[in-house]
Formats: sequence, C-alpha cells, structure tokens
Amino acid sequence: MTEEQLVLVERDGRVGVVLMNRPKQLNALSDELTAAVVTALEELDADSEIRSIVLGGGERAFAAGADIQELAASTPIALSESRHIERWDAIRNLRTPLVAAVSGYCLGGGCELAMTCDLIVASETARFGQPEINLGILPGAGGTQRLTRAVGKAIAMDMILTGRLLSAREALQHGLVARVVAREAWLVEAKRVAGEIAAKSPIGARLAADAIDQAFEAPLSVGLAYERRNFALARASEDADEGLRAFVEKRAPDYKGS
Ligand code: DAK
Repeated sequence: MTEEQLVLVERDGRVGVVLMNRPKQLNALSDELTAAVVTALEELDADSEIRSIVLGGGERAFAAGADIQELAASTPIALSESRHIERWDAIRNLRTPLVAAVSGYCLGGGCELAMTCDLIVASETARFGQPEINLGILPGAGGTQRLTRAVGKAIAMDMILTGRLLSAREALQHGLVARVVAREAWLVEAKRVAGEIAAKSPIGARLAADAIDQAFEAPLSVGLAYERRNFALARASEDADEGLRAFVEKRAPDYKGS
C-alpha cells in the first residue's frame, strides 16, 4: 500500500488535515503508517500557508495502538534501527498547532499519539486506554508520563495497571480531552477548532502552546520566566502590532505570521 493511501491529506484554507487510513486494522500504527503520518505532518508543518493541523483516524478508531504483529516480531535493536522511535519524537517536535480528532478506539500508541497533539476533540463514541498491560508490556511512547500529567496518578494507575478504558465523558471529566461532541460531529468540530486557531496569530499561538508545554517540564518559577520571554517575543512581532491596533480600530485583525 502506498503512503498516499495509508494517510489521506487535505488542505482546507489554512487548516491541514491528516487522516490515518488503515481501517481494517483499526489504524494499528505499523512502522509504515507511522512513517506516512510523520511525513504528512512534517510537510504541512513546513508549509507557511498552513496554520493548524487536524490529525484524525476513522469513525471506528483513531488508532488501536502500535501494530501488535510487528511488535511481536520486533526486538529493541530492530526498533531503534528502523528509526521507529525517532518517528515518535518527530511528531512531538512539530511547530504547527495540532488538534487530534478522536472517534472510536484510541488505545495504546494511539492514545499516546493523541496526547502528543496540543488538544483532543473527541466523539462521544471515543474510548481511551493504555491496555499494554494485557500484552505483558507497558506504554512505550509517553503514556506513563503524559497520561499521568493529564488525568492524575489515581486514574493513570487504574488505566495502566488494569487496562481499563475511559469513555469520552470520563476523559473530559478527567482533563484528557478538551471537548466531546456528537458522534457525527467529531471531524467537523475538530476542523472548526483548528480553523479558529488558524485565524489567530501563528506566532502568538505557537509561543503560547510552547509556554503551556513548559508547565509539564519546568518548576513554576522557570515556567513563569519562560512565559515572560515568550510574551516579549510575541510582543515584538508585527502580528502583535496588528492585533492590538485592530482592537483599538474596532476591526478584525489580519495576521501575516511575521
Ligand atoms: N495491532 C494489530 N492489529 C490490530 C490491532 C493492533 N493494535 N488492533 C486491532 N487490530 C486488528 C485485529 O487483529 C483485527 O484484524 P483481523 O483479525 O480482522 O485481521 C482487526 O484489527 C479488527 O479488530 P478486532 O476484530 O479485534 O475488533 P473488535 O471490535 O473485536 O475489538 C479492539 C477492537 C480495539 C478492542 C481490539 O482489536 C483490541 O483489543 N486491539 C488491541 C488494542 C491494544 O492492545 N493496543 C495496544 C497495543 S501495544 C513504542 C511506541 C509505541 C508503543 C510501544 C513502544 N516505542 C516508541 C518504543 C505502543 C504499543 C501499543 O500500542
């Protein structure tokens, strides 16, 4: 199967959309699919016309995890030689705001992939979980860290040690997802949210997301200093001049991303 078929890519104005398309295997993240996702995301990330990206799957599954057949056949050496781990790191390093659009199963590596995004919009059908324990392994792409930071120790322990799945409503209640929408609206709403982000100053949005991420990396005093630095950087942009002037002149801002 070619890369074009494994992921469906579209551009809708300033919003890029990448949909994983391996429906028979519930978008199990084979090495090939992961590579195709990274390639598509990096291409959109490099395109200055694109100001936000939606990453989604299908209605039945965002992704049901890493490909278990590949995992069963792999060794740690083979994984690093195949650049599999680097690919996961590449997704984390994207600069364009990334909205995960989740419908159906979002498990294991799929849940880790969604958590790598800046925010998650979920269908009421979504099910989130880190069921690796059922396979005799544990999360390997950030699950123990990002899930714990998102939902807290009690729920993370429960999910990771028992394999329990969270419903979309539970995921919302515990802070894993930003919005839950009706079954038929998952992609439309994710695109709408991405469109809202795309209408803001790209510099402001990027520096804001970057500062929020620091809340999980640094102590408060360091995070606050980081925020102040990003604020000063954003204020130095032409977009900030435009946004502030547009408010005073009672008109909509026109951001250039400079
Ligand atoms: N891998 C491969 N195939 C999968 C799959 C998976 N993760 N999940 C589903 N499939 C396949 C099934 O084998 C089946 O294929 P056929 O038999 O039709 O050929 C097809 O998708 C449909 O699945 P089911 O027949 O099972 O459908 P059901 O509705 O009955 O059940 C299910 C849906 C999602 C509950 C079930 O399929 C399931 O439990 N799937 C496995 C979920 C899971 O355990 N996920 C965690 C995988 S481990 C790392 C990076 C990442 C990872 C580790 C390290 N590094 C960078 C170091 C990640 C690890 C994981 O994600």
